[in-house]
Amino acid sequence: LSESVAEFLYKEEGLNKTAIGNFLGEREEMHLQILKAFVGLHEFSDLNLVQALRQFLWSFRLPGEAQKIDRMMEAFATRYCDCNPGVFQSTDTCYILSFAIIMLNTSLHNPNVKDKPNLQRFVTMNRGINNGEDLPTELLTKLYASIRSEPFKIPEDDGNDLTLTFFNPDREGWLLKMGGRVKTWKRRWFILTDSCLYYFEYTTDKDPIGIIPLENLCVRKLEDTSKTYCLELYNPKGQKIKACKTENKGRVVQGKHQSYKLSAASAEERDNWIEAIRASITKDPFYDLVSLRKRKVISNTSS
Ligand code: 4IP
Repeated sequence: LSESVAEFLYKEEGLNKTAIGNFLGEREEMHLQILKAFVGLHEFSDLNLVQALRQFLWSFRLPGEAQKIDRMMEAFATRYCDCNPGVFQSTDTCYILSFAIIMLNTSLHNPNVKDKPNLQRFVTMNRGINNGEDLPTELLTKLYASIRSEPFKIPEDDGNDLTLTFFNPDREGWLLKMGGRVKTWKRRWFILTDSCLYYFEYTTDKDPIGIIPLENLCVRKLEDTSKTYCLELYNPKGQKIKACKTENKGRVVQGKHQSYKLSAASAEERDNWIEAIRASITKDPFYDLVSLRKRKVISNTSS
């Protein structure tokens, strides 16, 4: 039965690929069997990992839920290793490298990501993942070049493309910021990175005036009478926001904001900031999945 359901999902034209992804990602035994059969219909022999991923990611839409993604990528890695014995020392290696490739795809092709990793960085990122050993540079070079020349093609849908978002919501630009005690608008250069919002007086400043950790905060659109295209960072528990700032005399003090009101230059910029901040607040669902296995395969050296 699993085989015929899998075959139907794989071959039938015109099915909704989001629905396929959600269905295949379910936890029940029956779904796991179907997932296995579905992945088994893919022929990965003699394909490199990027070619195999291209085929796989085209056959359904990766669901948004971390546990589902985990199960599907696990099934993918197992199948890839079965088709290509000897390429990786373990399924975990294949799994980790697959995520590294999806992340590379995001960094290289999402225009919001300014910092594009070069080949060297990609190689360094994947040190030791082959059970403590490095993968051949030649292989990593080939995979890198393939992604750089052509992004993953993902089935069209109304939702957003997981291979282009979630990983790196970094963003920078000018925003107006309302003062905490004195309610004046100041033009500040904002940088969003590592789930923190930094603001500076000039783009070239080395030290920020203020740092706002985004953990536990929310962001929303704000209709403000004094400025257009506003957004607001607030604490859903209503408490004062934990942040720090540098005073004129260089002393670092706690921020005094109940909420941060910001104003962008256009509706589009406001929406992009909101989206990027939201992505940054939402914990990267892949981070835990991958880091666990990474620790495991890297520590395999000593065993
Ligand atoms: C200041 O108003 C500025 O808006 C500060 O912004 C702001 O600090 C102050 O809030 C506010 O009183 P004036 O310059 O008109 O006095 P910036 O530091 O960007 O110059 P924040 O905390 O927003 O950085 P308080 O609450 O910190 O005083």
